Amino acid sequence: MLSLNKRLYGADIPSSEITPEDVFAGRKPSPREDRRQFLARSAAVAAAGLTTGLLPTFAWADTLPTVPAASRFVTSEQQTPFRKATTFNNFYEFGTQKSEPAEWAQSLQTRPWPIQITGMVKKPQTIGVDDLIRYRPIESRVYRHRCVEAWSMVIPWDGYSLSEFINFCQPLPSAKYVQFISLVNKQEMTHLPSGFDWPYSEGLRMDEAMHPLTLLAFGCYGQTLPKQNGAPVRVVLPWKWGYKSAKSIVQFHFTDKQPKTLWNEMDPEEYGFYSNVNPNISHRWSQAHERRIDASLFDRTIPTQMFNGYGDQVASLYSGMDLTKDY
Ligand SMILES: Nc1nc2c(c(=O)[nH]1)N[C@H]1C(S)=C(S)[C@@H](COP(=O)(O)O)O[C@H]1N2
Ligand SMILES: [Mo]
Repeated sequence: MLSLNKRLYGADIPSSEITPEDVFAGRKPSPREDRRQFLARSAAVAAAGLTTGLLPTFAWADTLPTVPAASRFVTSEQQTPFRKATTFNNFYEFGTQKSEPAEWAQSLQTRPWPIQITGMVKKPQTIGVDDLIRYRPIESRVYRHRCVEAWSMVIPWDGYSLSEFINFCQPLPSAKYVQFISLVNKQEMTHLPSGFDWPYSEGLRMDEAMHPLTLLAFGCYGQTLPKQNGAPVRVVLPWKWGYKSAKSIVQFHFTDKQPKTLWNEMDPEEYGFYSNVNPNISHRWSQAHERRIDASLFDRTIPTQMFNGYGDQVASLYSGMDLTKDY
């Protein structure tokens, strides 16, 4: 664990081992090129004893335009320490124990990272993640994160509204939903557990996806996303159970039908499509309270709020729906 932390937090990585971020110019590499790059990068990773790619990366403000976030996107609650948020993770592709992704996700290769835009859009296309990152200025938003397992965190994310990207995608009027599909790759996911219908997928109704609170995140704590947190790009839906916030996305698919989501398909009774945080609907355990990871012992257990406290911003999306049935 000690050496892992050293690697993670980088104190003694010589700069010669730090590879600059690949610049992927937004074109889809040919399968051969892709494979060649993959092999080259794999060799580099092996040679560096897995330190390459663990880099504590650049601070956004040094390299990219940033803008301040609106105050409704920032909570002043005590933030979860970086160390906790990056060593206590759910990223099942890299192990189902909380401590595993911090170690096993380091084999994830985040460049090149082509992203497919498919389905009901004016023009299906593939773009590179660096083009996406540079598309709009980066904001730092501080959101509560409530996992269905009844723990919560407060995390500063770096990104911009998903609506900006969706406008870029030009969905057709017939598109009613967007599906997020995460990477699945057995070469990099050497601990990929069986019994799950990979790839991980999630989805939103289009009005939820276009809501200004819905974030497309490339970083957290002012730096590029650590791999275990879903590098190089994920979504963040602070009013929904944490599993809606899909990590390491490789495809955005626009459709007129409610898309498949991994957890909903696994157990539709327990994990509804909407999955809004709701203290009144129990799972196999009560959802009335949550444990704020790393808060002081005295205020660790706090009441869970409807929509995770974002009701004033999002409740109107669900007017007319019976949330006890359509959960
Ligand atoms: N691809 C993928 N995305 C995922 C998950 C996962 O296992 N795979 N876990 C989800 C769950 S249950 C939670 S609580 C959050 C955790 O995000 P964090 O580790 O950055 O806190 O990611 C979500 N996104
Ligand atoms: Mo979760």
